Amino acid sequence: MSAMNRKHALAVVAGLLAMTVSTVAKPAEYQIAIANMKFGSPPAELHVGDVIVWRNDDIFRHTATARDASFDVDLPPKSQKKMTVERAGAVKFYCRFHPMMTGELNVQP
Ligand SMILES: [Cu+2]
Repeated sequence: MSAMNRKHALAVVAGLLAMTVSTVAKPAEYQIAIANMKFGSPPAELHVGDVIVWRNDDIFRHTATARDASFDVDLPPKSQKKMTVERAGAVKFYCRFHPMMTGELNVQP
């Protein structure tokens, strides 16, 4: 391999590595919509640092409240709020105004 080709090959490898790193490190954003008094399904794959956009499509006020008190998101009618996932583990959540509304997040480290 000539010096010129080797330099080019190294640049390509460095470029691929940079792409891989940025793909892994970038937090994902997911939406959980509330409609007809029900939480939509949470994302199957969720990691610490990801963002959840809670969106309330109902005409009622709801909350997304963690049983372990790690989050409590107030959602007036037709509103949405962003929340960064801060802890790994399974956490059940519910709506304070309608306790039969429930769901569970499963967060990987
Ligand atoms: Cu509610």
